[in-house]
Amino acid sequence: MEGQLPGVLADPTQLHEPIDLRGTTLEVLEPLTRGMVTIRIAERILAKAREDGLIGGPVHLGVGQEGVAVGVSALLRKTDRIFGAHRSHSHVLALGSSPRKLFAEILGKDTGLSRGMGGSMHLWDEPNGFMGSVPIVAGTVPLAVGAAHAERMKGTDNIGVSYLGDGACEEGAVHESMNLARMLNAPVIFVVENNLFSSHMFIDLRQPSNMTARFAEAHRIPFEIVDGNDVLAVKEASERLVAAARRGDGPGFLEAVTYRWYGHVDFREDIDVGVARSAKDVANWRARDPIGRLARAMAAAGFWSESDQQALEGEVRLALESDWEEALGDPYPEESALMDRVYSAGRTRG
Ligand SMILES: Cc1ncc(C[n+]2csc(CCOP(=O)(O)OP(=O)(O)O)c2C)c(N)n1
Repeated sequence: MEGQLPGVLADPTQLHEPIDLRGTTLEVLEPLTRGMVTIRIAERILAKAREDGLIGGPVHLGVGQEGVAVGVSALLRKTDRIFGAHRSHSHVLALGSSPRKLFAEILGKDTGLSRGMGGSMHLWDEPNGFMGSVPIVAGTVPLAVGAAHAERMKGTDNIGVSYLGDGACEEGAVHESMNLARMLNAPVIFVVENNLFSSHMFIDLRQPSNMTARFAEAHRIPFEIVDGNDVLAVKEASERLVAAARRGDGPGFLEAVTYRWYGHVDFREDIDVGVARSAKDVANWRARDPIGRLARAMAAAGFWSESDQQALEGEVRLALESDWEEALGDPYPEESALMDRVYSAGRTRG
């Protein structure tokens, strides 16, 4: 356990080949492909709109990281309790949220997931299990533990999921949450999307090891470390962790190693909040594309031809472009709604 991530995971010159399909079927692979493609194209639309000045606030894009949310969500139910943070478009979309409502939310429209009051970083979609995201790094991690514990107290086998980053692991609240989850036996899965960066800073400059699963070991929480750009590996590891949490074994921890192609925020790929990343690293990580590696594997296995992949991407793009156009035309909330929706009259003090 001591030491660094297995070299092959953190080395961007590795793992460019098609993923191992492990005897799966097209019925399993098609929704995984569609899920990743939906997230990728939706975020590309957001990147362009931000560049064109159509979106007022910042957007934190996870292009390149789609395999994690899609692999984890394959095991989740609408009654599970899922929490994210500032980079959560993938988390809600992978749960089946409406892209139209996500777009509307980011545009501040009344038809949005949080009725236009939250924007990109305050997402909520309880009907699909998404209980919220906040930009305060690690802010929702304790909430996920509490929600998971509440499900256990109610006698359900629903679980909590807390998506967090390698940077969030530097927050004290994460370690208190993991300790408490273990002590309470809370059925929560901590999913670390280890993209090796915390805004502009590489993990080697911030931590003595690039492997965040060491924190799980410290709290006696079972963990798995996977290639986050291999959606099947993520799904299979999640299967084991989720099954254990549902049957009452307590928390689990998934470290999914991945990379974001854009900078920390918005549409530039060459800038990471002022600090340039190595263009070679970005190019190598692009070659580890979770979508491309799955598509090539499916083509090699005879499940899928290149033109099937293009047809799917075209179909998804058309639907998302129409969602975007509709969201652009949606109404903004009345200004007075701010007082009703953001502040609750019943809960004011004094
Ligand atoms: C408590 C807190 N500290 C600092 C910030 C500024 N901040 C926003 S995102 C971020 C980086 C988080 O990195 P990570 O958790 O690895 O997620 P990633 O951005 O890589 O997806 C930081 C430091 C913040 N929003 N909240």
